[in-house]
Amino acid sequence: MTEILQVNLAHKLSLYFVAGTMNCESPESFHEILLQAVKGGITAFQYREKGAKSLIGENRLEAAKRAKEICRDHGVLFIVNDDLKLMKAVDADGLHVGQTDGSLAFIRKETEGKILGVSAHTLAEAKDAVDHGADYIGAGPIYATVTKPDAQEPVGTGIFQEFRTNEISVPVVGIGGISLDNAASVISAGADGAAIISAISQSQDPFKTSRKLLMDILNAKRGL
Ligand code: TZP
Ligand code: MG
Repeated sequence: MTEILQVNLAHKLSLYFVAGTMNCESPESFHEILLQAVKGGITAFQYREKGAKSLIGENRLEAAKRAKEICRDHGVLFIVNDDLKLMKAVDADGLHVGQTDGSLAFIRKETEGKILGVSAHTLAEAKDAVDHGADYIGAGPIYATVTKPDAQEPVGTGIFQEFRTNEISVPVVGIGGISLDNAASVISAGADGAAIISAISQSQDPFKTSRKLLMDILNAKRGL
């Protein structure tokens, strides 16, 4: 990771949109939704092409390349979910992996110079991720979610204080069931950012929703 990114990471993860084509009404609408979200103010994006109806092969690569261009054009961080090859092929800013995506020691070596995010459901998982050099933690699911069928039980917003008081010093973003109704609470509870799939990808107006989410999150960061 470059020094500038290191300094800014907690800020750059404030409003973290996560999506693949299968999270959108149609695969064709994916890039337009991303563009609207970017214009609305998302600060980071994770290309997570995963599960039923997800793209593979050349289609996946092309979709990732276009997504990266949209993000780069607007100064939005571009992270790839769980696909080292794709991360390298599109020269993304980083990679995000879960607990079952392979050896963290290997992944950290392969992502040298890039941002590495790791999902954690417990303090032990977060500590292990940090010990292996994770640059940020995705904690969750915070609330119940219908987007990830194999998601574990919601952990609630208490996890942010638990991490903070137990030496997790890298940025922590919450994920799972976060929307306009609760994004500010996630930040007030101690998260550096909110990672969101459906509240943006399924929104009637991704631009407006992202804009409102960003305002709520920034205000919550300022303690307003
Ligand atoms: N990891 C934990 S919950 C989740 C992921 C990928 C899904 C989040 O989706 P949504 O729609 O924002 O609840
Ligand atoms: Mg994964």
